[in-house]
Order: sequence, then C-alpha cells, then structure tokens
Amino acid sequence: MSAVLRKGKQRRAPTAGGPAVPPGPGPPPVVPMRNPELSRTRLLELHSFMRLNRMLEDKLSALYRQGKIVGGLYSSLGQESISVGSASALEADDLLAPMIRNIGSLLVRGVPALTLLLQFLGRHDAPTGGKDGTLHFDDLERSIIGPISVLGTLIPVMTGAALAARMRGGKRVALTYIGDGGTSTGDFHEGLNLAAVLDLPLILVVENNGYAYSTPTSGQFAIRSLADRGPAYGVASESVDGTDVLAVHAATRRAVERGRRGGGPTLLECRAFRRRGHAEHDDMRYVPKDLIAAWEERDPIDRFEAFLVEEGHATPGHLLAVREALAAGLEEAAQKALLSPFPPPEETLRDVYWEPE
Ligand SMILES: Cc1ncc(C[n+]2csc(CCOP(=O)(O)OP(=O)(O)O)c2C)c(N)n1
Ligand SMILES: [Mg+2]
Repeated sequence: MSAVLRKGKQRRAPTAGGPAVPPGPGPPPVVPMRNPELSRTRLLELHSFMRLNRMLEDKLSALYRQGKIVGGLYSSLGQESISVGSASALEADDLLAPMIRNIGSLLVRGVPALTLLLQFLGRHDAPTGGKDGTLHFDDLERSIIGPISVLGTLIPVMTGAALAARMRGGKRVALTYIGDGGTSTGDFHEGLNLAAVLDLPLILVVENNGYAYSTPTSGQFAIRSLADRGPAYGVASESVDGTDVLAVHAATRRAVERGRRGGGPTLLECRAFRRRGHAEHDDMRYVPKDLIAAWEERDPIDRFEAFLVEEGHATPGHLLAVREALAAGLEEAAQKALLSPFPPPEETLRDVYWEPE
C-alpha cells in the first residue's frame, strides 16, 4: 500500500452523539433557529438563494405544464434549506456533487439561473448542448461533479474524488447527496466504508424526505434515523432538522472542519419532506394529506424569513423587494432561454460515440 492509502487506522469513537432529531414521519419538534455567527450579508445571501431556488423551480414547473421541458422535473420544495445550507458551508474549490433535487447547491456555486433554464429546456447553449434535460453535467471550473442517475453510484465516485484531492495535496473536502431510498443501495455502504477506511474528507448529506417514489421510510428501513447507518462504518454521524437552513449550515461546517483536520468522513442526515410528487408527473395521492399539511407549516423559507425579521436582519419590505428583484431577473432569463435555439440535427450523434482521431 502506498503512503497515501495507508492513512486508515483503528478508528476513534465514531459518532457525534445519537440523533438529535426524533424519528417519525411528521416534522420534529421546533427548535428555535440559531445563527452560527454568520454576518448579516451572508444570512441574506442564504435567503436569496433559497428564494431563487424556489422561484426557479416554480418557473420550471409552469414551463413543464406548457410542454416545454425536456425530460423529468424533480422538485425540492421544502428542501431548499438542505441544498443551500450545505453548499454554502463549503469553500469554492471544495468538490460538490449535487443530485437532481439540488438546484439550490448549483445556484450557491454560481451556476446562473439562465444556464439551468437552458438545460431543462434542452437548448443548444445548455451545458449538455440540448442532449439531456436534467442536471447531468459537470462544471469543473466550479468544482462541480455531475449527478449520476443510478442511485448511490456518486458516493464511491466522490470517495475517489476526495482521495484524488488528497493525493494532489491540499485540504479540499468532497460533498454529495443521497436520498433516504438511495441509502439502501450497495454503493452507499461501499463508498462510505471506503471513505472511512481511508480517512477521507467525504461529507454525505442524506436527504431524508420521507419517501422514495411511493415508498414511505417506514417501508424502507427499521432504524430510528439514517444517521444510525454511519457508526457501523466508523463514520461520524449527525441528524439535523433539514428545514432549518442554519442548522444544516452549522452541521456541514462541523463536517468540513472534521474532514480538513483529517478526521475522516461525516454522514449528515437532514430531515425534511418531499412536498411534491417524485417528479412532476406524480400527483402523490399516496401521501396522507395531513402529513403534507404538517410539513407545510414547517416551510424552510417561511421559517428563515420569520427569523430574519425577528432578529432584525431584514424587514418584510426588504424581503418583498428581494422577491421582486429575483422575479424580474428570472423572467428575463426565461425569455432569453425560450428564444434560444435547439441543437441542430447534425449534432445529434456528436459526443455520443467515441471516434478515433
Ligand atoms: C440503483 C437505482 N435504483 C432505482 C432507481 C430508480 N429511482 C430513481 S429515483 C428513485 C427514488 C429515490 O428516492 P430517494 O433516494 O428517497 O430520493 P428522493 O427522490 O426522495 O429525493 C428510484 C427508486 C435508480 N435511479 N437507481
Ligand atoms: Mg426520499
């Protein structure tokens, strides 16, 4: 074994304490939000990203209903706090691999709303040149590694990316996401275990949103919390209320610090709820209405706005102005994207098959 690979050792106490968030399908008890010492500017930035995340998805949903979206559309309504809270806790050169419900993470990394609109509309100027309608693209300049549809697969990929980063020197961490359903794949276990054995700075954010397609979490696993899966591999694990953007941010920061100081990977369960169907085609009639209503009461943006106003960081007028400014920018981007061309037919096969030089 090379010196780089021989880093693993018998591990320290594996957990960061038991899960702080009680299990069950409904929202956990409300714990007041606490600012983890972020400046007012930073707090307002997080708010703006969450709001843009939601407004962009609303726009995409409307375009889907007009038959203009190519492929599926997967909402993160009620989970924006997870994408924004986690991605904002990284430095710009840390490796970030979003999944399909993590538009918010891409926005935080600086991917313009226009780029995302072009991508979902299947236009020539989109990152995949109009050949894919969802988020299957890398942006290596922004240290973004694209999602893989085969659930779980991205975890060993990001374990490998974290290993590569360490071998090149430096302190970059690698963060990716997985759903509750995705934690049942072999790759989840293999990737996490390898990251632990090699002491790699992998941060795995588990988005427990109550359902995988139409299967509730009670039909998927018998443990109290998905944070219980980490200790089996010697992985520090934590569970937080995923509707609290500041709790997600603070927990991700703890994981980043652990990874940078050589403390190995972290599994971070974020509890929230998938408040729309699996994708736009799914009317989610199998989800109890009172459960949806209970989680609507815990809307992460409403919560954060109430916090910002109560703590004197913003006024309702300011929050409205933010919304109006974002709406104007988004409308302009949507018009531009809708006017932009589809790929020319002769490009259909380009980049599909390898061709010898
Ligand atoms: C290995 C694998 N099995 C099945 C699927 C089909 N599939 C796509 S999304 C999905 C549900 C995922 O649920 P979850 O992981 O909880 O994520 P969520 O959609 O709730 O964000 C399934 C079964 C897949 N893409 N990959
Ligand atoms: Mg799920």
